[in-house]
Amino acid sequence: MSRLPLEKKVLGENDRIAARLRERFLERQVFCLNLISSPGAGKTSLLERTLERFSPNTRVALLTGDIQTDNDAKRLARFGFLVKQITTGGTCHLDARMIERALADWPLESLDTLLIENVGNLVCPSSYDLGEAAKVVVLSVAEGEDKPLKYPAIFFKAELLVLNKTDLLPYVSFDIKKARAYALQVHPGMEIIELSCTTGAGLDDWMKWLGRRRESAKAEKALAPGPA
Ligand SMILES: Nc1nc2c(ncn2[C@@H]2O[C@H](COP(=O)(O)OP(=O)(O)OP(=O)(O)O)[C@@H](O)[C@H]2O)c(=O)[nH]1
Ligand SMILES: [Mg+2]
Repeated sequence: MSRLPLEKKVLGENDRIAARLRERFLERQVFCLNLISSPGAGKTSLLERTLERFSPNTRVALLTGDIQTDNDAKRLARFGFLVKQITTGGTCHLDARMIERALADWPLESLDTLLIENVGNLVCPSSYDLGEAAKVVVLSVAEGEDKPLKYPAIFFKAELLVLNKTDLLPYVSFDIKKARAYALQVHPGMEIIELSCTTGAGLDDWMKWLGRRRESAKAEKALAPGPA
């Protein structure tokens, strides 16, 4: 089989499983986010800062993907919420089947929110739907402001751009105005939050976005047509 039909088949199968997951998330009122960035942009750091702001009775669970190690799961488990590492063993993205398997022994009805940290990669994860309500792309100011133009797929598909590591702006030549303009060129109307996981600047905006987006996901469920 040539490469194109095989790729189509793999993505078609992934879409079917993702649709099944999305239906389950909607049914059980689980708000699911898929965090994507290049390696080291700060996905785990953003999740750490988020979890420390949640009250202990928040019904949140996390799946974190990496090619090797369970380092990120260990970092996130310190906050006392359900955490599972998905180690792909070489695959450069999470796919819907991995998510389905990881959720098999978790009672979805006991959750409100599922946060997925994808494998560090700005390209492949953008092709794989995981059944999430929204994708969030994290770009750090150490990576260059042209990334939205060079890797447009993920900036087009993500609802929110988190510009992280703003504390480093005095030390790197990153034109934040250009970064914003490039992101908006690829994805007109895209929401953008500037923050620093190190200083905490901008984290309130992120937490407000999270709360707002969760509420709008609930409203989508309320508007969804019921069984005939
Ligand atoms: N200066 C600064 N460093 C940060 C910030 N956020 C994260 N870092 C550092 O950046 C490095 C990578 O952060 P991680 O949170 O592990 O990044 P990641 O995206 O989860 O990385 P992968 O899972 O490997 O893709 C760590 O050393 C963090 O301490 C920030 O806002 N400012
Ligand atoms: Mg990480």
